[in-house]
Amino acid sequence: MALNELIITRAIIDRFSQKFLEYTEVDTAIVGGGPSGLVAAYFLAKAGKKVALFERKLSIGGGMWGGGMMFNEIVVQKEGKEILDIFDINTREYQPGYFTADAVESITTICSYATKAGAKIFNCMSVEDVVIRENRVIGLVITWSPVEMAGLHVDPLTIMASNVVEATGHATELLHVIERKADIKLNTETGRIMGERSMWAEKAEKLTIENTREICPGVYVAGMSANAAFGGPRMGPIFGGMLLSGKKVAELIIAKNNDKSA
Ligand code: 48H
Repeated sequence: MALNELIITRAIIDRFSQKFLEYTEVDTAIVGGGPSGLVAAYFLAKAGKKVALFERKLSIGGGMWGGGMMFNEIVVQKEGKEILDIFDINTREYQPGYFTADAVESITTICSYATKAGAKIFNCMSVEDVVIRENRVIGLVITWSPVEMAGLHVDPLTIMASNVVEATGHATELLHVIERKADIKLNTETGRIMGERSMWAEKAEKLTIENTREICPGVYVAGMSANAAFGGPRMGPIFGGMLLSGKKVAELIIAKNNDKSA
């Protein structure tokens, strides 16, 4: 059979358009495809939720690809290893309580599980704003990352979401937009973003999980952004907190939605 370029082109445009249209309205929109966002996507999709994840870069994985200082191994504690076990990712004990995993195997496998569970990942798309009604975030304003990078004056599009997960990492980009543009008080001590503190792995890993919560109506913080929002320290290249935070945020959203339908 001779291959036809026109059919190839039409197949891509057709299929992508269908997928994109279908995901203009979702249960949960996740901003950021690092470890916390991807783990959240998996658990939400597995629970039957309609999930779209938007990632600015061409590749998913955020800060996990590079392990620590580009040595592409990650460290997890026992609780973190239990999450890697769910994804059938190989781990090796280094010293009691410290496990290592290959960073590339970890991120590709989590992504594979998330997409096979039904989460749709839209890469090369940046979230630049939110839609707010009655003090609640109800949608995201998105654009192509290359448009953003080239500084082109192109108006964005909008997708609607019952829940939004802010998983943009250290930068807490989405929260900064909310803080700057909306009169919404955040659920932090100061009502504003408190900012990330210096390295303290032990404390940071615990706080990441504690700080994973709804920070303003409709928006949940997960991963590094949860710590930055609530003034927690950074933890360096130990990733258990990120994985556990992704799982926790999914559980919070599932529990809240079940409450509503009860
Ligand atoms: C679309 C966006 C936008 C946007 C950003 O940084 P990440 O890996 O995030 P986490 O929180 O899942 O994991 C953090 C971890 O990687 C880390 O940095 C650790 C543990 N550091 C410890 C330390 O001490 O340094 O991923 C966030 C993703 C990235 O891929 C961004 O490209 C993406 O979010 N992103 N995507 N629209 N506006 N902003």
